[in-house]
Amino acid sequence: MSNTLTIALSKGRILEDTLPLLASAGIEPLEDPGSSRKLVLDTTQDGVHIVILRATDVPTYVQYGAADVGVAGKDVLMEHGGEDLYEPLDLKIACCRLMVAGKPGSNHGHGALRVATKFVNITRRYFAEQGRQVETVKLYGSMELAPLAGLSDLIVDLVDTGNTLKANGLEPLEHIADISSRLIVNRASMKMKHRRIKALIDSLAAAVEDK
Ligand code: PRT
Ligand code: MG
Repeated sequence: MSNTLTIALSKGRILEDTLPLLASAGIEPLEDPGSSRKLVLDTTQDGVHIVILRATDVPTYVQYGAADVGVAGKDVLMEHGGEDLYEPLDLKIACCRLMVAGKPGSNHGHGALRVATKFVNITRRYFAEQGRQVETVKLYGSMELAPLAGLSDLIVDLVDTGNTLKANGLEPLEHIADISSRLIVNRASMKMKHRRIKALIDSLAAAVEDK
């Protein structure tokens, strides 16, 4: 077990952007993770496996040591809490911004505003720090619909080009955080598999610089 290394990734843009970085580090999956139905993939490096998870599960797997390292969006890490995780490297991929958005001017309503989001922890923290009272509504997707449907005054969501907001008559109102994907490492693994993980961090850091 201690001479193997398990890397947790999530499907979608993080996987697409992480694979070239891993390839520069000499790690390539033996099967196409985009099309394979396998959740554990062998790689070109002996003893190195990639597991494909739901994005929000990546920090949990790494926290409990079911995976030694993982790649997760800073948004997911902030929402998760990130306890017990090392975060040694900013991979500078899947970049976007976490924003408060709504119809123009809708962040200045009277009384408690209702905010729809899948990031309820981040949202509560953000508004509480400012002494603003809000009611949060947990959603699992299509946040942009909530103000249109009258479910909420505001949303907290990720914004890249801003096209999704614009297409739904919304605009970015407040910037909460800049987001990119981070390499995360389990604390015990960092000690017990130090050489292997240090080598991975160094070669990924070099790949990030070369991009
Ligand atoms: O389905 P699940 O919830 O598990 O994950 P997912 O489908 O959201 O995963 P995926 O593959 O989309 O990747 C999610 C991660 O990518 C996030 O955790 C971020 O760290 C990062 N990321 C970077 C983004 C975006 N950019 C992004 N633009 N994740 C989502 N979006 C969405 C946003 O939610 C909104 O709906 O894209 C839309 C906005 O894009 P623009 O360009 O129209 O502004
Ligand atoms: Mg998505």
